[in-house]
Amino acid sequence: MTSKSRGPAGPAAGNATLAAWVTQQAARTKPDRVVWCDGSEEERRRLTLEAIAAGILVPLDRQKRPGCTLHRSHPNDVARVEQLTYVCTRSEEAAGPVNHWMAPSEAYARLGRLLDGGMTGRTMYVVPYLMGPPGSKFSKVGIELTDSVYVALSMGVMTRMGSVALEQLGESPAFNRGLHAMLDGHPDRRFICHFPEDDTIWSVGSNYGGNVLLGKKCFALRLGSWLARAEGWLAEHMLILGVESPEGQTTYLAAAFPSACGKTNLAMLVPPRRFAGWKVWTVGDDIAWLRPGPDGRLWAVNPEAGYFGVAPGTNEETNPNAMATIAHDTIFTNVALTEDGDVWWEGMTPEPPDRLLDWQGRPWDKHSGRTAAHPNARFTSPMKNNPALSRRAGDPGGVPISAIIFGGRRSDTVPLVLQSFNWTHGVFLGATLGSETTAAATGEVGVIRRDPMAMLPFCGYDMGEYFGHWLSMQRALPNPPKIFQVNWFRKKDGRFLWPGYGENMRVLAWIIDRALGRSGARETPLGWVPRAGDLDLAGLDVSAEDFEAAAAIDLPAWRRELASDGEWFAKLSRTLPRELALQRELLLARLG
Ligand code: SAT
Ligand code: MN
Repeated sequence: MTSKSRGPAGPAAGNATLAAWVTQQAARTKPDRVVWCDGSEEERRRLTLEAIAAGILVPLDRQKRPGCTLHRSHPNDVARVEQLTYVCTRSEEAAGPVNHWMAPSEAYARLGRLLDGGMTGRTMYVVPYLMGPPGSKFSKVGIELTDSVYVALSMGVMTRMGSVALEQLGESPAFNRGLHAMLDGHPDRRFICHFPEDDTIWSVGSNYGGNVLLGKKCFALRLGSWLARAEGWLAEHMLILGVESPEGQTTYLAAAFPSACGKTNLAMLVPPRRFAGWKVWTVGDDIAWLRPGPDGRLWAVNPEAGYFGVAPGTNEETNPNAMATIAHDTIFTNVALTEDGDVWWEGMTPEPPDRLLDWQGRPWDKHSGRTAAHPNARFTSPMKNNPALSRRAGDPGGVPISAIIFGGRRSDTVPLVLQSFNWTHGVFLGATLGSETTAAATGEVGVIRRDPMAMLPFCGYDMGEYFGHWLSMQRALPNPPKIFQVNWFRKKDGRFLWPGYGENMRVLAWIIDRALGRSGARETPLGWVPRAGDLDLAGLDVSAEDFEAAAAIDLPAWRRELASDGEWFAKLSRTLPRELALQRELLLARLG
């Protein structure tokens, strides 16, 4: 094993723990070279050229997509794999009944055998990264060792990567230890293992985003939620946005939705004409780290620095800010390639180009009978490209959150918007969130499952205890955000009742009015809903009948829903907080 000039310890010489750990992992995986990433522009250019030369990235047309490349992942490696994702705690109970669990000794041994010499003939990139703004008390440092140049480049987009992270770390031993090796990519040798008791993540056998960009779901959510419980904060699968009124007052909201349910679109929303003078600013599109502030409010930062967004369906109508964001300096994954070196995906334009190479590089036209882009095709773009980026996206103090929104993809039952009666009821709404599965994870699409707080695949410990932690946060928040539930996806006769996208601004406006105590509401047995006239529907192309159906509270459907909540809670019975079981009974009693 050789390294670029300095030995595997590289620039970590000042941090003995880091130097020793990198040396040890290099001895385990035996790469030919160890390269420390500094996060510089020069490095990004050099690694991109190396990846192009190796056929790992395809350069796109320099005029049409300056600074952009395309990556095609292996067809068996295109989404998160929940069944191969493990929480490895000493006791199985700590991981809880809905996580996959493996004993740490077994996981270290099994993966250790695969990692022994697993980087032979390859380069190990040492990727130091910072989750959160530099100098912020919210922020945490991770080091990812990876033999994928695609991962090193993507981490440079998604996080504050390189020297900035080493500077923040200094001599501290407190960094997340991430190790990623692609191995031969065979699904039989694919495991994503989290060791929260050791602040360690080992990921092998994949090269797909959510499995391998370890700062994202693995560190910021699974280990993040573990740290957050211990330290009294929340690590959540939430976008953060600011809504600025024509008077210049900005209100910040955080919203949890399962993967591929429109978080990026909502975070970049462009208000409809009716809301001239209003502006939505993006703070984050996927993850929020939230802490009680000295003022008793809940404050949030986006720990990431880029977007790993779903490409299909993104276009100038649905998300013009995303289209501007991905116009340059973006890595596309599993999209189609046009003849003139640009990208395409389903929904980008009404008609596909005549001829394409599909996401697997095969010739495609509209008679091919398959999609040109993979349904979970992604773009990886720096947040600084976003024309709607909030001035406070990098504020070390975060932004104060006035409302929390929980949303799922539900074709029935759940109304357009509902406000909880109080914090406990709001936690109940989050804890019972249901959603139809999407292409973001392998498995059947369109099946309803409970996805509490949109964290089912991402909570690093027992779900009942997680709910207990949420409930306990109220004591630290004399001035808590108001909690809402929304559903943009209700259907009648197979068609969506609500247009979504920019029109969601109408719902956000009501949520803000309620959060700031400016608007009334109607009480139902299930929560507060807008009164007739509370939602501004002027200029909206939706019939009164459809709007009513989208907003309706269907009591028989809710009785079924609460019965299914009962089954869900039974699964968590060992640690389910009594308050939530009682909430359910109270709602059932109200329904009569
Ligand atoms: O693939 S990721 O997990 O990063 C995206 C998502 O599923 O939310
Ligand atoms: Mn996500």
